Amino acid sequence: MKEKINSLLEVIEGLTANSKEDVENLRIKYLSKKGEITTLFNDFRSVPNEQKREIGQMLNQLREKAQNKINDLKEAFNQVQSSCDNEDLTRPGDPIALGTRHPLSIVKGQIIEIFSRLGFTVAEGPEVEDDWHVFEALNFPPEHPARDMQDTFFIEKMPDILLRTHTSSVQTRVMTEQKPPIRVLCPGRVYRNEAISYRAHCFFHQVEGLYIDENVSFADLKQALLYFAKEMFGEHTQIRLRPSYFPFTEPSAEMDISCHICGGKGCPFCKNTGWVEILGCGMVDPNVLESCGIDSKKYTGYAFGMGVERITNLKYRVKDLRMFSENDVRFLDQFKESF
Ligand code: 2NM
Repeated sequence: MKEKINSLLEVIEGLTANSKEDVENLRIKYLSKKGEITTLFNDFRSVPNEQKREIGQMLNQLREKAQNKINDLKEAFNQVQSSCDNEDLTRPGDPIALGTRHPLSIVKGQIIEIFSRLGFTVAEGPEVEDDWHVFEALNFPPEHPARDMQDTFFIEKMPDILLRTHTSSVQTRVMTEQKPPIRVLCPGRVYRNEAISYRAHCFFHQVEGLYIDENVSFADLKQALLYFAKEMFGEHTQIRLRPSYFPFTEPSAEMDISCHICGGKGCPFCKNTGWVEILGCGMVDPNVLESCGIDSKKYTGYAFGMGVERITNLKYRVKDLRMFSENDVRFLDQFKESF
């Protein structure tokens, strides 16, 4: 008897129905005069007296559970019924609001796509790094201002651990782990200890590129960057390289593109110069190659780095950098058509 009750309990708990008729059939099967549960109640008479109390309680519980279950099933169909009564089932569905890709993701994707046509692949690495990968291996002298607390976020009580200030640290890892030829792009978030304003944030995004092989020249760098500029900003785009300084490259340069707003004639956007700066680049310093275990007599390389926010601003003219990290859907929704 006990086993029968327990197995019925399990069956009752798992009951489902596809229609109101199903529910009624279940009620007849279990709870009607000849139903299985009612039959058990009839058999109760033959239960020995000393078990009557326990088995009686179990039976009552079983009947209550079954009644509740059947009421629940019935109720579910009543609700479906009533909500269908006054609805037009032929009306078009509500459109599902699609999300948008973040403008920085769109532009980062475009940069990667353009360089992938030149054979670059993507590498990623940790945002929390050690001094060696971010500075030491990249020829930053010990007294370089970037190593100052003012510019770099250090992890508390761990002077050697910090938030990367450029994604070159990933390239340090690639150079120490792989043999040339190396042709890699490193996109990612970087951190700098700056006062936040419409034009600066304490984090931003970079894509850096690195190409190392035998006989890689500055001319190769210039050609790759010209191709990138034309693909990104249009066929008419011109580039100009100005000498500059970075610890990890020698020679180093900053690249401008002809102002795509005035076409180079001069406007407020380019401050009447006709040019706007978009990236930094140079030939990888032999010291960097040697630090990473690459023979600088056999191999040369070029590298470049750009801010994704900067490129995005040039393309979409976002006035306040903070918009990129506020997640205001009124801002983000405007990029719906962009991919
Ligand atoms: C820049 C400008 C110039 C750069 C250098 C390296 C490495 F790892 F090869 F040394 N990666 N990226 C580099 C060079 C980055 O960003 C403005």
